[in-house]
Amino acid sequence: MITFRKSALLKAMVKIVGPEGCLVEDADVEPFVVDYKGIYRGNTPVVVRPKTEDEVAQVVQYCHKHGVRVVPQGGNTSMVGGSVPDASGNAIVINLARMNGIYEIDILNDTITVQAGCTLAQVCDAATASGRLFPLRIGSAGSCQIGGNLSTNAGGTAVLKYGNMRDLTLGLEVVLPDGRVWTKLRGLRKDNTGYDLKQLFIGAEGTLGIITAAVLKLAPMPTARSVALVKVPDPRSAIHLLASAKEIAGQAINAFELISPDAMSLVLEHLRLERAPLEGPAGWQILVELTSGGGQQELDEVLMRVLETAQEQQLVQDAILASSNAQIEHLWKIREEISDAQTRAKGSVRCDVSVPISRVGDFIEEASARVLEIAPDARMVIYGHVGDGNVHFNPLRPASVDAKDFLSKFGDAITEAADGLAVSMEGSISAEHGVGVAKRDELRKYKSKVELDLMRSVKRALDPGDLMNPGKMLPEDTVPYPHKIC
Ligand code: FAD
Ligand code: 2HG
Ligand code: ZN
Repeated sequence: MITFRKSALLKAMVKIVGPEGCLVEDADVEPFVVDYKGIYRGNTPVVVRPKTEDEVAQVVQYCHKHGVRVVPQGGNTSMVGGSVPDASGNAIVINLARMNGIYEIDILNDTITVQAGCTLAQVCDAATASGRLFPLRIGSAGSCQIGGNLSTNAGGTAVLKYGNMRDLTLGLEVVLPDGRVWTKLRGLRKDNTGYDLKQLFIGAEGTLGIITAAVLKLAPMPTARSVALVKVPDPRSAIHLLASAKEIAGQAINAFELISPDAMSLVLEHLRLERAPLEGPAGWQILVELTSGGGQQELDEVLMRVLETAQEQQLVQDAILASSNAQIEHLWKIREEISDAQTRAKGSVRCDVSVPISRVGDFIEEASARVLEIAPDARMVIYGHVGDGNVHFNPLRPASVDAKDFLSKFGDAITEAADGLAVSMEGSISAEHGVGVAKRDELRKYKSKVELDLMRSVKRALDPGDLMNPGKMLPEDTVPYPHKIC
């Protein structure tokens, strides 16, 4: 019976997308059923790789008619296991990598219209080639896709100036769970004709439909960029430095990234760098970046003023100002590689929390104290976009302790301590990575019944058959999770 259904499904998929658009062999399917961090493994009868929105619609129509579940997938860089199927083998994966066309760049409207399978790097490059900036900046840019960025409402290191993916989106095209296509590929900044439906699909993690194309905002390309790495006495001082920098540099502040001493030593080991950019004990550090449309020298002077003022206020202990593009890239590489350093080190508890910016210092101090009571030898890998109140609070096993042992012994308690504290400070347990499966059951605890009811109502209205990314985000499903492999 199952064999028959599977063969009918495969036949139908091949008919729609051609044999080259269907992966069925175990070795071919493998990269699409294991998540980026290697934590979740699922099964699927087929990975379907359509080339057009019409093919996506036909595939989804078939699935709707036959009750086949669907996991939409972009670059599979999800940090929360959102992009892989569960262990049942009852869902197909629709991967959008072959839908990577740039439809249009409208310079006068400052927009770019793209297929959802374009990688973020591809869109940034296309914008740059037209003298414009697409300002979403995240470490996975070479692999993650616009559809994934939209579906997770991705953030990253330039949210302070440009906002997250939601703020950068003007129009969408979506294949709905019944296979109909909702097209609103318009580049309008103003349109008050009822519910802003695109907002439903942004951040929906593929649970309400498949995004196939988008109209995104472009920004002027900055002509000057000044970057400094600054040692501060503690995270609280960092937040005072941010406030002072805002007063002096205003809109020029592009990024304001915190790096804890343990995060710095981990990434230096990972990159095999013998020397840290700043001499002496690592201390807490801030990577600050200003950009502007003016001259380089003027911007450097603004950053110098920020640092001098902070020094007078004893908010800064040491600093280096990057003096070349190579130095800027080097400092950013150190920041962006922290995540992969952790993934390779194995045995991190990842808490992607946000709190009001004013409470970042309190959060880090209190959460660290709680974690060190639970696991006294944990390495306190803490970093992130504190300019947005977003802390990657990721305690790591001590080098001598096995990753699995550390996670099974302390994982839940650390998560509860950090997430519970964030929520008690009016914060969120997922600032930018989404819910997926990793955070799904926690929602039950931290969202009100009214909020969960509203979310379920939206899901039921758009996807009554629960076909789209089943088992993800909403805590009411009973579908088995992707099998946890470590
Ligand atoms: P996937 O992982 O494939 O999917 C993510 C979710 O979106 C899944 O639920 C999936 O079902 C859904 N989805 C994907 N495509 C579609 C579509 N076309 N239609 C509907 N649903 C879809 N995130 C940040 O926010 N900020 C960061 O700074 C950041 N840095 C990162 C650094 C590294 C090294 C890595 C590995 C990840 C990082 N991430 C970051 C997380 C991740 O890259 C982002 O969440 C990214 O937006 C996911 O894109 P993706 O194409 O890989 O999506
Ligand atoms: C980053 O800011 C990413 O580097 C990844 O959001 C964070 O790995 C993480 O926890
Ligand atoms: Zn981040």
